[in-house]
Amino acid sequence: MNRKEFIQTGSLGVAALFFLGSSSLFGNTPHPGNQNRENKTIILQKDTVIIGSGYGGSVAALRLCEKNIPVTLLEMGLNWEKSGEKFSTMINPGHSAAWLKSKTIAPFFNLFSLEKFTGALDRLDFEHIKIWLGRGVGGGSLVNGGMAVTPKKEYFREIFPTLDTEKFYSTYFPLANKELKTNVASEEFLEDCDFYKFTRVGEEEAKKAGFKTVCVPNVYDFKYMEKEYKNEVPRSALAGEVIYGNNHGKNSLDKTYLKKASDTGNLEILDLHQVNYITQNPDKTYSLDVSVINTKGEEIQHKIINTKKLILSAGTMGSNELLLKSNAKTQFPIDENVGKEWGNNGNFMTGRNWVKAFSGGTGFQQSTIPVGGIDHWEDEKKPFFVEIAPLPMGMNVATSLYLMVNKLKKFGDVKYDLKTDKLQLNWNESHTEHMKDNAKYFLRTMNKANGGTRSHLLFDNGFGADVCYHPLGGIVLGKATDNFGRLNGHENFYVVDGSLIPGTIGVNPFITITALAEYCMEEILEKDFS
Ligand code: FAE
Repeated sequence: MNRKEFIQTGSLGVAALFFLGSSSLFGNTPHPGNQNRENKTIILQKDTVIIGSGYGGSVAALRLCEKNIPVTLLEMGLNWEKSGEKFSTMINPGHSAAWLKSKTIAPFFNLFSLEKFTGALDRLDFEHIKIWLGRGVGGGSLVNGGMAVTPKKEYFREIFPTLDTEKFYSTYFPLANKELKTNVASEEFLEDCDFYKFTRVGEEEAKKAGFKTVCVPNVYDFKYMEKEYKNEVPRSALAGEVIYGNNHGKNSLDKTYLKKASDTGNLEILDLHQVNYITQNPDKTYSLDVSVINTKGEEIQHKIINTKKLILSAGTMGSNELLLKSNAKTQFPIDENVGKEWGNNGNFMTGRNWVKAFSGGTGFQQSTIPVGGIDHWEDEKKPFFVEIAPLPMGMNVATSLYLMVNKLKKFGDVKYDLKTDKLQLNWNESHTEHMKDNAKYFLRTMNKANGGTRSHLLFDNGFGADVCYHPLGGIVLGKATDNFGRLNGHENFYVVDGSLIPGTIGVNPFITITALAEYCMEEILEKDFS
């Protein structure tokens, strides 16, 4: 492939503190997770609160803090840096491997038992789809593959017809890439490095099958990786670290936006603070019911946090849940569009075996950081983008793993069931049928040109229709909110995260989420915080 052919940026106050009995504010309403709450409730007053420390929450925090606005950031996951805990590798999973589960929750080969701990990776299981999420200060940036992909301009325009596309490509996407420290690996390194044989093989086979390959930027520091390769620094990507967190190398949000926000002195981060639901008070302020938990997930303190301004950035699933649940529990007013236009960003996993099996396969060692993609987006009949994904099993598996991103044919929607206290997702095989057709076509074409077979042992006979890393939508910009994330029907309530994107963006989404957050916060700061 021509390595110059990158997917381009542009082209393609604490005021008062009281101690009360827990029943004093909400009568005898039992807490969802703790019917016998004996501990005291703390009531806190804050001016501005953000819920969730992923991409949306981190951008909001920095832009508020640098304007000297004190911010309290509530995050249900752990502050890993502060905790002294280490992230674990994929083949030796430890504390970080799963959010309060007794077994690993990777997309396959979950053979490992775990001690329950507030780990960095979570999985929500619905009937037809499993959704993976990051938990901890930094949200999804702690566990994701770091692929920093700017969407195709025309697709962005199609998805967001009311936004100024040109301004996004001249201002907000470049800003997002700069702040997130997006970079690309050097051609020489990729040609030379044993750990990228899986990418070289993946590209060579794709090209032979007539597909166009592209080099994908990442927020992992490739200069650091080059030093890892030379054994000059501790290894991370080259030591099997990624979905359970990276101890080095990756510019996750705690090292970029959140670090800058903290350096202003205006940011208070409260980790292990899980918001249960939100109430709107008669004076239009908000009260948050919050459980402070320990690393076993047990509530150790109950807080009511009152605030004038609230930014909801709990990620697509978290934000949908909080709005729908609060509406069901406290009659919190929400727009009828909340929960609609949800999608999996066309995620579909598949794999091929016996890839170059007789000439060295995909390599014994693999970097966990993907750098290659297959761009088939312009095809009229079968448009898709494919991430050539690593499979770092510590042995030569001669298997290529692919995460496909497809278009959506129809949206799903999210509801909340008060009786079971659970989210419900209207999403089934009819939503992913055309993605499976695309996967079949892709595998057929690759196998015809190169040999190899579908990886029947992976997923469901080689097809992972239920694997979702990119949940999007439900609180869509311009539908459930105004054109800047202000929740309809509210004056001081903002939604800033992946839920603003209507179900699909055609590539891995965090660059778009960051750019949208920058755009929303610019307006919100100017008009609502002046
Ligand atoms: P997100 O990053 O999910 O942050 C939300 C935060 O809110 C989390 O820290 C939650 O713990 C917290 N939270 C939720 N509910 C509550 C509550 N009730 N109280 C307090 N805190 C709460 O949201 N995307 C890419 O672009 N490139 C990739 O290479 C890539 N790889 C991925 C690999 C994996 C394994 C996974 C799981 C995702 C991947 N993604 C990737 C997706 C990306 O990480 C995701 O779209 C963003 O993290 C979403 O950003 P948000 O700001 O919406």
